[in-house]
Amino acid sequence: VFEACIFDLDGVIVDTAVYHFKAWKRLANELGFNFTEAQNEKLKGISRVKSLELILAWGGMEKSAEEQQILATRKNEWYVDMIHHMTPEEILPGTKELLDNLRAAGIKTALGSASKNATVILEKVGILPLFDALVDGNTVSASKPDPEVFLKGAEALGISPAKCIVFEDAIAGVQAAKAAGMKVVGIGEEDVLGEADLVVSSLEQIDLQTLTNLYSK
Ligand code: B16
Ligand code: MG
Repeated sequence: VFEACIFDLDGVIVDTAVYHFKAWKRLANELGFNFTEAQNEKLKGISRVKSLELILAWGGMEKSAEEQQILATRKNEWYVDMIHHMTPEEILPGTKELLDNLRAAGIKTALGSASKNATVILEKVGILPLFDALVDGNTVSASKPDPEVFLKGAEALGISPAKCIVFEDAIAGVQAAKAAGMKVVGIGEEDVLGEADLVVSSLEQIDLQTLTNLYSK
């Protein structure tokens, strides 16, 4: 059977995309252009620096590497202020139950996120102790769809990649999990995440039996 589950953060465990949106919008507006929710969608799973590059391109603006650093830091300060107010009510439905059930069944859990703020978010929503390993934007050099984040997760848990199941909401993340040789559950729409082994709309639809069936497919 499978021995570990690796979870993406934004879009799977919590919806931090709303806070990213507010902070990026504020930055774009200060720079004199607009930033839409549709554009924000395209930034899911994308690192902070890459997100800024895309936003500047959408706004038709060029900035030096040093200026980009300053802008990314400013956005992050606003974002960090917001996530410091997060509460356990913000955990997406089914997450806590699934993590508890996995632990009770002796299945290891890891986080596999592009965010450099993952630890504080898990702390604020009160589920940090339910993870056996954390791999995030501070540990990883290649972004999804590169499999590095998930391979490092498996390694940190001491479990072979073939025995891991990944939960992801972004197509780049689904591809990263496949490239790591893992089974992957997509959280979202079938037409977007069709490459996943199973697509559901939320972790509420997942129990141990679903995962056992998926793993033996
Ligand atoms: P930070 P995930 C990703 O989280 C977000 O989806 C993405 O929008 C964000 O830019 C990225 O984290 C980096 O976040 O600025 O906090 O380092 O989906 O990989 O958990
Ligand atoms: Mg995500």
